[in-house]
Amino acid sequence: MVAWTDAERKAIQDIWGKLKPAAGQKLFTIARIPCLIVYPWTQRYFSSFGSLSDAAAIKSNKKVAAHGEVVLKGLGLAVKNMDNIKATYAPLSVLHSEKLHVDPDNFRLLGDCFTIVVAAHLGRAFTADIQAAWQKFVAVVIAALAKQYH
Ligand code: HNI
Repeated sequence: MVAWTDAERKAIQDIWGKLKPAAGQKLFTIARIPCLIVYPWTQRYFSSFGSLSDAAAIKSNKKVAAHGEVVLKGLGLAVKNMDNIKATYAPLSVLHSEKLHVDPDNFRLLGDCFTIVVAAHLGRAFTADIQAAWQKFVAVVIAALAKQYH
């Protein structure tokens, strides 16, 4: 089980609180967008989403936007279950591994996109100690998502 200090717990809840659901949804859509733009090979997992031919197509793709909300809800599950992320994410890990066949290295790339979006959104409030808590949270989420891979 992951040990969280009170300061880490507060930092993650504060960050989440600042990413209000509506803004959060847009923010994480934005996170998903750079992931598809900056790391174009990730587009291969979204062939059913329609045109991802260039940045403009990705930014205007309604399925990408809707998926941002889906991923946001997934992250919200981890925020609500910080003491049990591995078990909470077990079904999601099986889905990404056995049905979606997502290369787990891509989790790290999307995690980096989230961190850049959060930093841009929080600005000066994203201090080094807040970032340390956020990076630990992302690392735990990524480890939990990769846990069911064999
Ligand atoms: Ni991911 C579906 C959460 C990383 C490709 N993904 C989901 C769902 C959640 C989710 C929640 C919906 C599950 C369901 O329908 O029951 N994904 C997350 C989280 C991360 C993540 C929290 C990382 C922090 N997913 C990735 C990455 C890729 C990815 C890095 C590929 C590069 N995910 C998918 C695909 C789907 C998906 C593909 C199915 C989309 C669809 O609707 O067809």
